Parts: sequence; structure tokens; C-alpha cells
Amino acid sequence: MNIEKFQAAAFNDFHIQAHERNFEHVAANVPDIQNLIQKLQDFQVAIPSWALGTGGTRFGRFSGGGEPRNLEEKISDIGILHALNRSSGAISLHIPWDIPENAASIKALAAQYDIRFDAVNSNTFQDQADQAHSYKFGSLHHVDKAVRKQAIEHNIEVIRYGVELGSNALSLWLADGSCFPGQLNFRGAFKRTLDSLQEIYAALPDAWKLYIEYKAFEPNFYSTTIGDWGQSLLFANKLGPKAYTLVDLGHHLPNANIEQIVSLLLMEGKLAGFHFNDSKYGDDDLTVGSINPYQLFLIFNELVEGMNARGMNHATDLGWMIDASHNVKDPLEDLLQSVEAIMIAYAQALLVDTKALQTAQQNNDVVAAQEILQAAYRMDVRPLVAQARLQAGGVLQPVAFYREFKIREQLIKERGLKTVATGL
Ligand code: AOS
Ligand code: ZN
Ligand code: ZN
Repeated sequence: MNIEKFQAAAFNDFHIQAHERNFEHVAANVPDIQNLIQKLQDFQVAIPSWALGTGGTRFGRFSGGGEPRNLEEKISDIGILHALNRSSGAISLHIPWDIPENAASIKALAAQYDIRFDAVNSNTFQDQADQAHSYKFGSLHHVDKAVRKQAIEHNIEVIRYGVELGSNALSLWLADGSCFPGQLNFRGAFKRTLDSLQEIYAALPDAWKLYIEYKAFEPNFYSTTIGDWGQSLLFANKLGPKAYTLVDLGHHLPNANIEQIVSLLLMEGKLAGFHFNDSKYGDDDLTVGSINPYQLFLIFNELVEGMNARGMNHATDLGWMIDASHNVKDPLEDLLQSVEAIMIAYAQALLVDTKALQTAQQNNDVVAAQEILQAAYRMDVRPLVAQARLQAGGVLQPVAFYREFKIREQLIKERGLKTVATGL
């Protein structure tokens, strides 16, 4: 399905006057508005190939219909998102849920939609039908060498797919851990994981990165072999300069200060990037910014300040990915909301008066520091994000457009009501 240019133009024309009023009002307070708009336009967030269908829980799955039935249709769905918001120009692929059988044609299809391939994800948390050894008791940390070997080879195979698609990072999340005290020797598990990671690391092409995700718990509930950022960073440091720590916002114990973790990983040059989502209790994979948008803003504030200090390019020097799952929303509407939340937090962070904040910090002026941060956070930057989108050829209000032009209904007509996308 393609978004018709004339429909987008008609929609924008209808909303332009109200938008311009709002935009001019906000823009009047922004020092270098074109520079800000440019930064927003450069910033692209990768959509995970597993988030385009309705997720489920262990209790049930309620599909809304019209889900993509294969990788081509997933790319086409991301094409819709990107046409509307012009900020979703990348896909993060999951193997073996989405195997690019014919990489050249998949790559060409993605290029038609102006979509590139971000990190490729491996999967050693499920057993596949044709697989010799089970991951029931882990993969890279397994006590049996044959299981470790199988998991290592899978990761190397994923790298090969990634190379064909023009990706340049392998994102690795392990479900490895233990459910009960005594089940596992922690040091043994760590060392075996390190050995396995070293073999995967050795297979990385030049200019590739290894993203090491950590997670406090689930599916294992007593210990996780890469359980927090410290453990991930230990691996990344031991492996070498191509290895980095990936922060999935939902993977922390409650109330963790994620912005501080981000700040220090960045300082160490070891921050891979993000799996954006939101959560209230655990790895809830909820819409970005739906529960705690202030935290998201504070993270972006650390990112903007820290990346500027290190002379990094906001758009290209980290991996910006969503990791989400949708049980009750239309996945495409949800992803539009998530990308919007990320753009809003980024725009607000760009508006923080860093110099004034540094002065306040130097003077121990706690009140001023809070005022400065919250002045940016409380600004309604939605018209700025909309303007960036408009100038880039997108639509002023993506969710409203999606509904008005009945995109889901069209997808159901094309694909049917009972389609199931691969994924969680
Ligand atoms: C799992 O909790 C992680 O967030 C991973 O990133 C996982 O690979 C992804 O959710 C796809 O299953
Ligand atoms: Zn994740
Ligand atoms: Zn997760």
C-alpha cells in the first residue's frame, strides 16, 4: 500500500492554517529554528520487524487484522509510517522470524521506501523446528559446548544476512540465566558467555558493531547472565572497541536512574544506542512516552549534552530503535505515537539552555537547574516536530491522517482479517 501524494497534500492544506499559527507562536522562542528543524529531520528511528503485528501475552492474542504476512509486507508497513512522519527510515530485522531469502530484492524494496537496515537481531531464546540442540537452559552460556556452538553459528549467520542487507550492527539479547538459586555457577556462566561472544566478535566485519543488551529478569527469574549495564559493559570492555552496551528502557529494575546510566555509558564511549519503549512494572514494551515522558526527556537531555561534548553526530553515531509489542492498539498507530514521543523528547532536549544549566550547576543553584530543565520540558514542541515533518514531505498529523484515510481498513482489504505476523 502506498500513501498517495495528493491525499497527503490535501490533508496538509486542510490543517495548514492552524498549524502555522501554532508553529509561529512556538518558533518565536527558538533561537536557531532552521538548525533545530534540520536536526529533527536528520533523526531517524528504526522500526523493529517484530512490532508490526499484534503481540500477545501468555493469555491470548487479539489480532486487529491486515497484519503483514511476510517481510515484504512488513517493509511496506514501515514505508507507510515513514511516508507519514519521515522519521521512520530504518528497520531492525529479527532472524529467523524474518529471513531475507533474496537479500538483493529485499534491499531494493526497502530503498524504494527510503528505508535502510539498522541492527540485525539474533534469536537464541526460542527453539526452531529444525534445530539440533535446545535453548531451554540457555545459549551462549550453556554448560554443553554443542549448544554454545549452535548459538554462536546462528549469530554468525545473522551477521551474514546483515552484511547482504547493508546493516552494520548485530544486536544480541540473551534469555540466558537461571530460575533458581544453585542452578548456575555465575562465574562459569559469565566465562562461557565471554568465550562465545569472543567467537561472534571475531566474525564481525570491519565497521560493524556488536550491541549487547542487558535485562534484569524474564524469562529467567533468579539470575540473568547479562542482567544489568555493569555486566554488559564488562563484556563490551573485554571484547574490544566494536562492542557496546544497548539500553532497552524496559530492562531495568523499578526506579533505576536510566539517564545516569546513559550518561556514563556515553562518557565511556560504550553506549550502543536504544531499544525505546515505556513501562510501569517490568519489560512491558508499552508505547514510548506513554507512562513516563519526563524520564524520556531526561535521557535525551543527557544524550544531547553528552553527544555534543564528545562531538558526536546525533543522527548517526548511536542506534535508535524501538522495541515494542502491542496487545490492544493498532500496531501502526502505536508506532506512530512512539516515534512522535521520541521526536518530542529530542526536540525538548535540544531546547535546553545548556550554558545556563552549567552555570546553575556550578553555583549549586538547584532551583535554577530545575527551572531550566522544566522550561524546556514544558514547552509544547509538537508544532516544531510537525513543521520538520511537513518540510520533509510528511503529513502534519500522522495518526489523524492514518484514521481519516482508513489505512488499516485498506490493509485488511488487501491482506484479509485473519493474518498473523511473525514475532512475539
Ligand atoms: C527482550 O526482552 C528484548 O527486549 C529483545 O530486544 C528481544 O530480542 C526483542 O524484544 C525481540 O524479541
Ligand atoms: Zn529489547
Ligand atoms: Zn525487552
